[in-house]
Amino acid sequence: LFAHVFQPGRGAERTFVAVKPDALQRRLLGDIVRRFERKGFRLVAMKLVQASEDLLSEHYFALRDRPFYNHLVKYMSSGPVVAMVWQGLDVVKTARAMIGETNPADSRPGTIRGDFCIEVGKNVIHGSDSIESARREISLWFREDELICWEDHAEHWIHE
Ligand code: IDP
Repeated sequence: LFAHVFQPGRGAERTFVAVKPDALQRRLLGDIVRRFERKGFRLVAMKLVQASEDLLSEHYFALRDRPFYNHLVKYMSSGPVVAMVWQGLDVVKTARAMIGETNPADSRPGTIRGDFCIEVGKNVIHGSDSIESARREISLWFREDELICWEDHAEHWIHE
């Protein structure tokens, strides 16, 4: 009985995911979005963005001193990315598991990077690494009114 009582906050966690320019060029967008959809997560926001260097320098602020930083910003601004917000129980951690390791060579088959790419410099997708990063990245890439609150008719078939 109590399993069906509405618990505010449960399943309300959100993460930021970006499908990178190589994935768009390689027509992998649909396959990638499909995995999060079929898992049961709820799409809260999505847009095609030509990311500016300013946006990317904020997004990758923590990596500014790494040797690959300039290459990374060039890669991420080499074409459009699809920015998304996904919602659901433990979505930050689960999305990272679905994405795989930073280096595709360390990513197991069945993960997005394990299935779709080979090199760390062309690793097709980004996903927030913590709840705090997710909050920061969502507010960096989206305005509040771009996050859509919609009635999910599958909610009770997905969450207990
Ligand atoms: P993550 O994307 O798995 O969270 P981070 O360490 O935050 O990994 O690195 C951000 C992005 O920087 C990676 O996804 C990848 O595109 C790029 N990157 C990381 N390490 C290297 C590297 O050694 N060479 C080139 N690009 C790298």
